[in-house]
Amino acid sequence: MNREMKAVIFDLDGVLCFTDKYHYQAWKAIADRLGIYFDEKINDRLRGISRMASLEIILEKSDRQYTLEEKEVFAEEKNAQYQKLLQQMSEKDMSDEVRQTLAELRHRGYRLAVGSSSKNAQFILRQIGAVSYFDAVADGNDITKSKPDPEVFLKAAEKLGIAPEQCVVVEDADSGIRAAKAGNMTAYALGGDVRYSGEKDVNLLSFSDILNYL
Ligand code: B16
Ligand code: MG
Repeated sequence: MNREMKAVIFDLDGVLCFTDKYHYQAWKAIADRLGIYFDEKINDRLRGISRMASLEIILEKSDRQYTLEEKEVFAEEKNAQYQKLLQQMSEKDMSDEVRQTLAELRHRGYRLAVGSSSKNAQFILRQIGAVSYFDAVADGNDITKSKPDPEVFLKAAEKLGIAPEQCVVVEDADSGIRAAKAGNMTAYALGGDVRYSGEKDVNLLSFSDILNYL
C-alpha cells in the first residue's frame, strides 16, 4: 500500500466504462437536424465536459446564433435520446479487469469514489453493476462548475472524508487531469488522449496498472 494515499477517485466515462458512442449518436442526431457538421473528432473534444459546454462546442460550426431557451431544448432532447441508448448498457460494459482491480484496491484498504461530470452517472453505475464497489459518488448533480474546475473531485474527497492530498484521480480526459491537479490531487492518466497531457503524474499502461503504484 502507498502510505501517502488513502483514496482513489475514478472518472466514469472513458475510465470505468465507455459511453462515447452513445453521446456521439445522440449529439449527431441533433447536429444533422440543424445542418451542423459534427464528427467523431469533434466528439472527442466533449470528453469530461458538461452537457451545455458540449453543446457550445458543437454550435461553433453553426452559422446562426441560438437563444438560451433553444439551447436548453437541444440539450434536453440530446439527453432524452442519450438516456434511451443507455438502457442497453449492462454488466458486460464494465470489464473483469476493472472489477478485479477495484476489488483488490478495496482489499488493500483504499476508499473508492466516482467523480463524474455526468448527471446520468448513478444510472450508468446501476446499469453496469458497479454501485457496490464505491464508498461515494460525486457527479454532475453535485456541482456548479464542470471539469477542469476541481469541484467534482473535491466533492468526492469530502464525501469520503479524505484530504485532497491523499487522493489519487484516474482520468481519461485532459480537462479531468487539470481538475485533479487544481484540487491538489495526484493524477493518473489512462488512455491515448491524455498520455501527453502536461500535468499528469503517472501514465497508466492499463486499468490494472494502478495496482503497481498503490
Ligand atoms: P451528461 P465523465 C462526462 O462524464 C462525459 O465524458 C462527457 O462527454 C459528458 O458531456 C458529461 O459527462 C456530461 O454528461 O450529459 O450525462 O450529464 O467523463 O466526467 O464521467
Ligand atoms: Mg471521462
